Amino acid sequence: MKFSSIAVLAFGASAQAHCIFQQLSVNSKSSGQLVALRAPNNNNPVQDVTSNNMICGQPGSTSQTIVDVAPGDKLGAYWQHVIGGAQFANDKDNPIAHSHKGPIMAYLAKVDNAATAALSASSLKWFKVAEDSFDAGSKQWGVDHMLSNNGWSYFTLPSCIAPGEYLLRVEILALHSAKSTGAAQFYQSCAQIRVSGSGTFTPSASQLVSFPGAYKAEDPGIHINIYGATGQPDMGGRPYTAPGPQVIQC
Ligand SMILES: [Cu+2]
Repeated sequence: MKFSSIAVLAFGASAQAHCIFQQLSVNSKSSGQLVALRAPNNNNPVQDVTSNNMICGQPGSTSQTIVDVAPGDKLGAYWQHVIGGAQFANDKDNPIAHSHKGPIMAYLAKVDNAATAALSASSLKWFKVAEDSFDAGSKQWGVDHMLSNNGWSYFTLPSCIAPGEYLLRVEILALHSAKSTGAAQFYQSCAQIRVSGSGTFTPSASQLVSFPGAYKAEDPGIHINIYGATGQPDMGGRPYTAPGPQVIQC
């Protein structure tokens, strides 16, 4: 009886231990809380890969700001447990519960106006510009790197990205429960950016995907048991391949 009530409490706590991408940084300078972001206003994950919320999360905040970036800039996504930061003092699940292992991925979609572009599967075509997946040597996931960076996940905007406005979709895929179909947890927001410079990259058809559509519930990177024989989230020594297309190369 006692054991089961503790188990229920622990499960209840972990079910809330989610996170939200809520600040963008450019070369380590934050643009500000929710500035230029389309972020969900609660931290519940998306679990239905066919949902429109796979684009930028559940409808939440909007912004008129578009952040100027240049190819080669170091971009950062700041993740916190709830909007504004920790849920309460000494929140050990901030920025995210440590159980929530998985990759972090970044996609771009070219748009005419990043502040007003509609979030639709038919109009937005995404290509993957970065991925921090799983390193079998160190047994570290993208989420582990974000935790060691106090909530920031970083990547470099590829040097060939063509000028113009884009939505930048950054996603955590938490795989702690993913051995059950439909139990992988997707956390994503979008940032509105304007790329300068003279890059000439044009994605090929095979590099472009839609959300929803890019992922299937049974994709091997989504319906997966990440635990090895010792119960650690180490893939049991196997490699891990994140879902979606390959990261573009300049
Ligand atoms: Cu969660």
